[in-house]
Amino acid sequence: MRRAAGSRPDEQIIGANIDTVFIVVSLNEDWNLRRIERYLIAVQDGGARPVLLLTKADLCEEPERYVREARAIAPELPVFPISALQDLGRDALAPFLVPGATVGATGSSGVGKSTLLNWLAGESRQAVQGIREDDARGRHTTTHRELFVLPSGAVWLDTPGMRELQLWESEDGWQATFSDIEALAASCRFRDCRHEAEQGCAVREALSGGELDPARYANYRKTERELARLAQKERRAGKRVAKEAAARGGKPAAGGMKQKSMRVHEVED
Ligand SMILES: Nc1nc2c(ncn2[C@@H]2O[C@H](COP(=O)(O)OP(=O)(O)OP(=O)(O)O)[C@@H](O)[C@H]2O)c(=O)[nH]1
Ligand SMILES: [Mg+2]
Ligand SMILES: [Zn+2]
Repeated sequence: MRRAAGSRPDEQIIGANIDTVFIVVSLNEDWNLRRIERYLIAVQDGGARPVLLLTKADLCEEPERYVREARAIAPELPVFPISALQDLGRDALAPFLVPGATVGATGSSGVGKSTLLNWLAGESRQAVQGIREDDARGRHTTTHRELFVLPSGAVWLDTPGMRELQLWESEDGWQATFSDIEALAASCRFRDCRHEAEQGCAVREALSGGELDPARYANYRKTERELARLAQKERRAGKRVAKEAAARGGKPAAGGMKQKSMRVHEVED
């Protein structure tokens, strides 16, 4: 069984002194606004300026529809449909790639982060890989973070496709993963049982009777705490985004802010 759902994400600085982080989402994968929100939170949390790139526009009938949807959740977020294949969107990226700027690309495996680098560099700097035809998921072609200098003079950080968002996305699915514990909890005497010192706690009973593995239960509690923490963060970031947008009268953020870092959560696979 996959342990990622229960392992504890360690915060890690993936790129120091990043000005702009391109959140890369491809237009041929499952469109998921919540995933974009979460990337947005991670980037803003680290203090970098987020820019959303919708890649593989050549594979999409109506890229503008997705641009509109993304703008609706984050009015101040710059959003650009691009296609490395059709050389579409290069001009939109130029203002972010000025000499001395440090930028990074983040997003799921297979969305085209390394392809983007090669396209902007005008030559093959990083290996890219085909996607599986069945599910459009990437294969984690890039395995380590690496810096490249672009012809424009900007420094580009290429990163491996992130796995941590699989944990975040499993928010709805995690209870299914621990359905045995959920079932036990349902038969605790008290509805709001914390499974600590309550009378008639079915979970404690199962633990002491050996029917429930303590390690599995510890995983369950860790995941529960982590998701609660992320939900809180999401609420805080949501408020901040709304406040900032209101302060600017809904106008895009002024460019040129010097940013610090991008913090992400990584879990073991
Ligand atoms: N049609 C089309 N395919 C693209 C485009 N950009 C990238 N691809 C394809 O998407 C696949 C994955 O691209 P990569 O650049 O390796 O993706 P990645 O995000 O770097 O993936 P990881 O390194 O695994 O995180 C490759 O087969 C690319 O050829 C595009 O604009 N149009
Ligand atoms: Mg790559
Ligand atoms: Zn209980």
